[in-house]
Amino acid sequence: MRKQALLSVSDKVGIVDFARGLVSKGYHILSTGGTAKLLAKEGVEVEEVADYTGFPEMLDGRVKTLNPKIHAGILARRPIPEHMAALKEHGIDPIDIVCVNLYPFEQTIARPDCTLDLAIENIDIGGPTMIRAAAKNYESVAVVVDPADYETVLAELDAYGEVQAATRFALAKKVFAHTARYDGMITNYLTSLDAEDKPQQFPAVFNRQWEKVQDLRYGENPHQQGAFYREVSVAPGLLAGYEQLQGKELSYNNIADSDAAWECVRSFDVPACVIIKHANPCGVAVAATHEEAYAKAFLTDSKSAFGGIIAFNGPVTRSCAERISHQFAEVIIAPEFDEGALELFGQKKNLRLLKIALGSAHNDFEFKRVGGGLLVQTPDIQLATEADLRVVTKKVPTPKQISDMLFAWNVARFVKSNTIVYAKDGMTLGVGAGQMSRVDSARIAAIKAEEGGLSLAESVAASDAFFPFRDGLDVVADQGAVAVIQPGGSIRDPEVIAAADERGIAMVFTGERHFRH
Ligand code: 93A
Repeated sequence: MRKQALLSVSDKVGIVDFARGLVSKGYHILSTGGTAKLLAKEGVEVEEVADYTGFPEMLDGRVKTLNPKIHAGILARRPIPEHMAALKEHGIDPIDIVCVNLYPFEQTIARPDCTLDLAIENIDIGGPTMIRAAAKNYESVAVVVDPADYETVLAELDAYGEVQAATRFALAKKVFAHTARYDGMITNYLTSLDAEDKPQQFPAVFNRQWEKVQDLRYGENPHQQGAFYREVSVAPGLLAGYEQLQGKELSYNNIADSDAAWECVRSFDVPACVIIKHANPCGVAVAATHEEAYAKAFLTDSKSAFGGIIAFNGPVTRSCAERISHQFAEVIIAPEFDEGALELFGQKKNLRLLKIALGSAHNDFEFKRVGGGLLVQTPDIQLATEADLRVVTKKVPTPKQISDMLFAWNVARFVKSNTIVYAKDGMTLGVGAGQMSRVDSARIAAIKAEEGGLSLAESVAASDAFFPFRDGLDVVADQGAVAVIQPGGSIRDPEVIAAADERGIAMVFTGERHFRH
């Protein structure tokens, strides 16, 4: 019985060489219109599916391979004599290799001129049917959906005369992941259209596909299990080009904190350093160099920085590494480390170094599990600029105070609510995080500054949400802050503005709050 391979691909990269390889190993090639034409043009011997089935491609190509001669050839179980007898009775040859990639639905809907009709025509029906059939019958059929696998298949045919069982099983798993994702994209696209086929403001978030990056030793606590997944085909933020250069395996909390550190540090467009503890920044600074930024960030709360996660938005040099070496850190993150830095860090075997490319996109949505459901929101990436600030007090902030306020405001986005951040000269002086009362956050931030030996005189303060009463503002004024940045919007704004005027400080409203839970 002749060996047969069916080749039907939209993405024709590598298909000619793959087909040549199969022919050289004695395979008879069956192919659909476009693929057959290309193979014939390149001198590969090929039979059109239409000629083999005796049925022409019809309905503008909607029906090409949907025929029992194809599907019985794929699905027949070779070890079952009745199956093989049935094939023989109907003049059907078994198909041993199925190589298909699907209509480019994803690329089609990404086109700005894509209409619903065009999208619908790019929903592949025959392709998924063949690859699902082949994957179901993986005990006898090898199915290839990824051009990256052509080489493996040819190499195994070379070495063993057939594709190995383990490879066939792996290829079959790939198929169902592939078709699940394909159908997921179709679902997302169609459910995102409103009654007039216009995209809705908040598209559907179903059927996202995740693949495991690694199992983790445990979750947030040792009695919990944990794992780390990446979203298939989308890898923004932490996972864009993420590479661990050395150190112990990342833990659940390491990954969560590294993400917080990275998102914060990459939000600055000047050299910056962020030190994170338990998902909150305990020191953030900007400076002319990353080394200087680290020195400043460390000063804010050197006690909490112990065992922290340190992130930079630029290269780490040896001299910067020398400075960091004085403290115990869990993870250090940067887009680049020079050789001297790598050599020095190399002496600390357990220290985890993560190299991450700058400038990737942000997550499109954030998810949070709640009992029996899921909360979904777009990420908080909107940030006020100087033009958005509205001065509400008699006192007008100086340019330097404005620049410190914008710095503190950006940092406040990355601190759990309620948040108060004191800052001066491009560094945090005290960070108050995660308190149920804003007044307490203001007090705690001041304690941090005091413990660090940092004066709050002439500082600025940022509050992630409005002051509901004047008491929080009084605390920051008592501590020595001379300018305050906050969203405004409280019914008691007049009381709070009057308090600022009374205390002789400047205050600006951004109009936008940055809760973070
Ligand atoms: O229109 S289909 O859903 N109907 C089919 O019967 C069918 N058979 C294969 N699309 C079908 N295909 C797809 O055609 C394959 O999945 C592949 O993407 C494409 C290859 O077509 P051609 O060889 O003509 O370029």
